[in-house]
Amino acid sequence: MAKPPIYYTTPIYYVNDKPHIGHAYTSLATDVLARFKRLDGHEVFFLTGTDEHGQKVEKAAKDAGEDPQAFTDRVSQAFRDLTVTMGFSNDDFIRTTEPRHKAACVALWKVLAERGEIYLGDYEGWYAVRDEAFYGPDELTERDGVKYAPSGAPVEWVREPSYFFRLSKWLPELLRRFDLSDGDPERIDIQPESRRNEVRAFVAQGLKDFAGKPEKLDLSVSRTSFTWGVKVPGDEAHVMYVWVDALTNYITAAGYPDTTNPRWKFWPADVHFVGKDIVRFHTIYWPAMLLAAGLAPPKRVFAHGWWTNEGQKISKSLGNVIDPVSLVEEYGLDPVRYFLLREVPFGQDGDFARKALINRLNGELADALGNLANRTLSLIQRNCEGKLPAAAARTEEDGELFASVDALAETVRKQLDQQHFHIALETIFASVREANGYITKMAPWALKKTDVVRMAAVLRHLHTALRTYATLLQPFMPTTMAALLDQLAVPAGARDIAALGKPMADGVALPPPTPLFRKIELPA
Ligand code: ME8
Repeated sequence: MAKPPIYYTTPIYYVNDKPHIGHAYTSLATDVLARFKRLDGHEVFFLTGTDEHGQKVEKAAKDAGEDPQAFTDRVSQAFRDLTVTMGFSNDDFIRTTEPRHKAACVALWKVLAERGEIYLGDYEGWYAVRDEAFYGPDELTERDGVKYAPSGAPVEWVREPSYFFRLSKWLPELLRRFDLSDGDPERIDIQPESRRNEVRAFVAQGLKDFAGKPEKLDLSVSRTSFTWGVKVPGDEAHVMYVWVDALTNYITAAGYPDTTNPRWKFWPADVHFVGKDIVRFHTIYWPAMLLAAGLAPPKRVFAHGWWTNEGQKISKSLGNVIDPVSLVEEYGLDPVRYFLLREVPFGQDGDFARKALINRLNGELADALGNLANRTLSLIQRNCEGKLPAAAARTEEDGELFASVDALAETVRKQLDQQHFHIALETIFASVREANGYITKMAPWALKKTDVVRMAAVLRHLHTALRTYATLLQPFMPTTMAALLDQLAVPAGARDIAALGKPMADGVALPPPTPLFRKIELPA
């Protein structure tokens, strides 16, 4: 039976500045899952892109002395370059200044307006340009006469005519969907659980606070005080609120409003990957807009945590922004990809410490996995004429190793279905450690003198274990694992997960092994 198509998205990134570690991180997690699902036989659509409208980008262009379109053309290129530097396998890269996107925004707006979900009014309240978000007075703090949002962004008073979206009307339906059980097709699943509870409580509290005046919960969805945005159809003095424009990207790329587009089969998205700061937009505004337009909401929104740099909050003013490009130059792409997903449970905050990266690179990648491969493959070169030893029956001791190896694909699949990247890596590397224990205990180098038949069997078992690790680690470390699969002589057509069930042909020639990872000295 054909496996269902899968749609994963990253946030689309503001082009007010160059890419940093946070951008690389969200997209990396999405990339790993997309690659895994392709290896597992699914048709996957993986979308990323740039968010190019709004006051924040308009201001950045002005500060740079550039026309906004020229500015966004230039900065968005840096984000496209990042997808290459980081080895991302995205199927599309959307820019909100593209005609296809403006058309989708206009179409969605018209549907909402026709259905009576949008009305004209006046907006009065606090707005933070840095967050492109509205805040209630009770959320603010004041320092030296300036008011600040909880994010630390300064707010300004905005008063202008505005269209409103009837958000209030959809909130009870959102709560219902948040509470549906796992597997219910109508469920909107917010992960991790702590975020779900937060969003749920926020919506429930709002409904309680404004029970008499639900329209207070409606969302201002247009602005008249600047022009860098998608014009509201029929009322060109207004541009759409940048979040309405931005969120729509997820359906633009799936072909909206042309639901006969072959890509429409991917909607609704299986997972929107986002940072914890933009959960509300994705779990409240976006699903409500979709439901109001008669479209299906996303199945899951997964919010990851934030990185600090050597224990410090990352900020431009502190000058400690981590540049993913220089990181990759310094440590190599695959170790960086591995570290980011191994170090911190996905969903929690974490600290980027170079020492921790070097320790994992040296200990887990070079010593545990690299040495296991090198020892096994060198022994096959030297003692088996460089040919894959014949498949052999398993002894009880072999069975202990294979208890973990045979179950690995299924275990990792389940873990990745929950976006538990660090647990998946932990599980694979626990098995790698077992295989290291196995090779030490079996000592095939000694068996050479006492029992060459058993020596060959042990090496074949190790080859099978290595093939399993390399196959399952491909999504995390595509280049290095391709090199390992080459060294293991696994044919190009037999590198997917289903192929793990089919043993390799006996006697295949293996190329001489070369080290997979370069160790790095810890700075004093
Ligand atoms: O929010 N650690 O774009 P953006 C981890 N355009 N992640 C971090 C981080 C850190 N220190 N700093 C930022 C936007 N991020 C909107 C999205 S989607 C329809 C529109 C993450 O460029 C942050 O959590 O400001 C967010 O997910 C992402 O970087 C993009 O932020």
